[in-house]
Amino acid sequence: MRIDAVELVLVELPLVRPFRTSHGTELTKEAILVHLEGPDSHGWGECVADRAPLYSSEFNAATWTVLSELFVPRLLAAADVAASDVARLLSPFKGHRMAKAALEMAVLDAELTAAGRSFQEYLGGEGERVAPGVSVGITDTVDELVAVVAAYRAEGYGRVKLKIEPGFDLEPVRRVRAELGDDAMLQVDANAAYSRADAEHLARLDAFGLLLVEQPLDEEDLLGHVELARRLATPVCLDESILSADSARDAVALGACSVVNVKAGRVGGYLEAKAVHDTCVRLRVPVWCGGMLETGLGRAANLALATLPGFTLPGDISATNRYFHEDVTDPFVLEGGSIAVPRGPGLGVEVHRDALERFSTRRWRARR
Ligand code: OSB
Ligand code: MG
Repeated sequence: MRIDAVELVLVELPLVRPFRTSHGTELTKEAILVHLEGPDSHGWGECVADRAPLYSSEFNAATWTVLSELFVPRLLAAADVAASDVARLLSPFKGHRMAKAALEMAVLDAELTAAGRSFQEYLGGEGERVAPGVSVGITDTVDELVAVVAAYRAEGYGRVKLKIEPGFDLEPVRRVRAELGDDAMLQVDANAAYSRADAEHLARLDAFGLLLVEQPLDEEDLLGHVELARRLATPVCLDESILSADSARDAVALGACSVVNVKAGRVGGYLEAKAVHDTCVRLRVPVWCGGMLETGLGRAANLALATLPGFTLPGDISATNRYFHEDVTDPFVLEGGSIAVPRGPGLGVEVHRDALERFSTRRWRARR
């Protein structure tokens, strides 16, 4: 399609409760949304970068610059752009995968909307509903954590993920396991908060029958994960370390992980996310769809992605009310333990212009 105009909108949405990880506490979700206009279609993309470079090196102020000064002009200069061209067009630029992913997502939404096809159909997913998990932040007390988990459980979440960090790990996990019972799906995410010297301590998590431990060590410490995976009975899953289908292949070949968290933004887009999935299916490694507290736009795309056959574990794709009182799209609702996958053309969701207006804090627009 020909791209006539691109708009960037920085939004800030209040979270229903603070989200604390080993990196710190978020009170609001800040995201760059990309709106792209063509002659007979338009599309939305969402960038999963945060305010600060804590989860990864990307962060919104830098992403805004790289999008507005380099990536968007490059796309506007191309005569005709298909979603499958975006990665190649932007490949001279190193890194900035989240920014690239947001543009590719917007092109894909526009292209599929014009063709009357859904994200799910395009990606090759099947099924009308997804049974999600919930990612639970670190709390001030373990009693509070147990209460929060029990409430999510009562709402119908079939899998719980606890954020852990040194000083908030064995005891919270022990108490939540006791609350949920032995059969409940429970996993933990350290967001790289531990070091190789913590192997013996982390091995004590084996007592709790966890589905997996996610990203215990630094994102660059693949060999550390290999050693840890040998030591633990609990499967090691990588999030931050996996930047592409090739890096997933290599991490698995090394024995650094036996499960992979797929986040489209982290790997440069939904096309590469599908490639990560395909690689893992070939290697018989289970995958699940990670989350970055996305607005309804990213959530719509993640729901479609999570219906691919290799996504055999529940993802971090909770209902809208777990994150926001109000979103830029209609809310996604948990009913009977699952969420409906959008079926309409493109992402299958509408952006509410009034909500967008109220949540936006910065805008930029360019025409071809
Ligand atoms: O590590 O999976 C992570 C949120 C922001 C950044 C990193 C992570 C997360 C989550 C939340 O765990 C997942 C979600 O519900 O969106
Ligand atoms: Mg994670």
